[in-house]
Amino acid sequence: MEPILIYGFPAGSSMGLVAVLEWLGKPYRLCRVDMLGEMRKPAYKRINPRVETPVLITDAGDILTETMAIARWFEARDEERRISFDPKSRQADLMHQHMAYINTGFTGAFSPLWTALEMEPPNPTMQDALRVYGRRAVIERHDKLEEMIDPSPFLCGDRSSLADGMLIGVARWLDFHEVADRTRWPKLDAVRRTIEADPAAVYAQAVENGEDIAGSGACKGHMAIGEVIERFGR
Ligand SMILES: N[C@@H](CCC(=O)N[C@@H](CS)C(=O)NCC(=O)O)C(=O)O
Repeated sequence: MEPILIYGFPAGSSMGLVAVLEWLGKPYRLCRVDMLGEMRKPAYKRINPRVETPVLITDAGDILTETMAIARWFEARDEERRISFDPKSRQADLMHQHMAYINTGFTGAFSPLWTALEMEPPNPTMQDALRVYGRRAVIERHDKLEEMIDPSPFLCGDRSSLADGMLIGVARWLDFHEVADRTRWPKLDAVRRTIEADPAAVYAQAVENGEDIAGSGACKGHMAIGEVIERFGR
């Protein structure tokens, strides 16, 4: 069977992994989950007890959670080095360095902003404090990432890689939460512009929007979340 990527909407980080699958070029399927709806129903815990996306159902039908673990699964199958580099190369080291940073401090900096946005029942005092703290953290993490990268259309190497895919799924939250103008970080902005214009990312964004557009052909269709839970859930 083809692996199935369960991606979340709205604005899930998993959108970047859809772009990665397009670059990888091997057959895959998608499963769409509403993070504010279906994901919060008890049955979803059979797929991920931590109630998060992304989740990969591997070609053996096993459940794999956590972005870094899913990225490693893709990398191990990237014999043609379309999304990764020779494992012993400097480029591979840097790619993993960027991926780890994006998946930890960079992504985590947005948590207070999401918490403030989704707080139920509302607590305006706490929400204001979270927003102030979150904005400061997001700006600081952007400053650090800007320092880490060279001026280049890609995060590492001379082509897109897993690191770029992971970046675009998350970096757009800067605009969503209206933290700052993206051009404040010119190197980062240049990478984002390159990747956002890439057909794989355009496809991934359209899929997340629920649009029906043609991609590379590697995606063999969607499966409903209910069916995925029934077939593969624990
Ligand atoms: N450690 C996990 C974190 C994944 C994560 O935070 N996913 C978000 C969406 S991007 C999520 O599912 N949040 C739960 C929610 O929105 O309720 C990973 O790296 O995959």
